[in-house]
Amino acid sequence: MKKFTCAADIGDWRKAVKEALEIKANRFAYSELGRNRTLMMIFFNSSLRTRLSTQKAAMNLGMNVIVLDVNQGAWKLETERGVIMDGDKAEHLLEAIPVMGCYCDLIGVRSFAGLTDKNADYEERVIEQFIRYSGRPVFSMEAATRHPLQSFADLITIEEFKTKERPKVVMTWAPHPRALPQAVPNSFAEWMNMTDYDFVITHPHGYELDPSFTGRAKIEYDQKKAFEGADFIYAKNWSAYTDPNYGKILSTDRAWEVTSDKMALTDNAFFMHCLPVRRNMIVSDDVIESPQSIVIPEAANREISAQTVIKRMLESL
Ligand code: AN0
Ligand code: CP
Repeated sequence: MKKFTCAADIGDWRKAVKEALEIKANRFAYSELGRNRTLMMIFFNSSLRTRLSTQKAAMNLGMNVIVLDVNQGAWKLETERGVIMDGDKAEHLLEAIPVMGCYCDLIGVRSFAGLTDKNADYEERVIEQFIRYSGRPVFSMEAATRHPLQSFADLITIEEFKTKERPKVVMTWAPHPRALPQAVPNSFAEWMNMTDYDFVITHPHGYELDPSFTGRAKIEYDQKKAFEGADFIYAKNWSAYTDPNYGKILSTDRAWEVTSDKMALTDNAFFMHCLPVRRNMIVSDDVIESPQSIVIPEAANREISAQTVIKRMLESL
């Protein structure tokens, strides 16, 4: 595997989940594979899970790991070509990327959408430059439009917890005080669309996602109707995608919060969220603390999705 930025990069999803579950059962089986290899993790944005789980995954494979928080201690980076660099940015990404590539074998990048320029975000300018100029295999640790390590972990989690061959999976928008990217919901939809699950998305009017991600999903504007008979509720906030509201908050209506009375409409569904989650905005305390909440096993599977991807990349070096 030379890059991992989207669902297609994983290939056959059933094979990938099988490999992931084998790794989970014996996570030190390949501890020689990464000996004398270095992973460089580059963060343009904050992280708790991705940082810890990806580093742990690399260590399970015997790798050395370097972590760089670009905005803390490194030179401020210019990302656009043609800019006269007379401002506060001391270095250009076009030098920084190949330099970073000199010191490692694999690169993981986290770079969120700016949410002001839709084209720049949807062209994935930052991670695409890493792929082009680093000379190393690159994987996404959440880029502008996708979060594939999260979606892979979500898929592994659903496969572990499902009690029906074709579960009903419902992704619901929920309120949040800050504008968030569409990366997590886009990516979750892209991965769910690879499966044969019954997949439903529910959100207020105006929060339609890019149809190239939502694909075959059923869009249901009535949240309660969407929840009926669900086996998994996947909550997430996102900002508007459609013009002229790209990147904007259109609603903070707490009527969309996931609460126990709505969970009662489901078929005893499991509750999922990628975390970090704002309690009593996105989900009530009692739902996230209930036995049906699987947010912690979901987060634990981030180590497994990362290890599967890094293992495949090491095997292709
Ligand atoms: C980020 C997002 O919504 O993309 C990261 C989620 C994994 N969330 C926040 O910034 C709160
Ligand atoms: N779910 C997730 O990616 O969390 P972090 O932002 O903490 O890495």
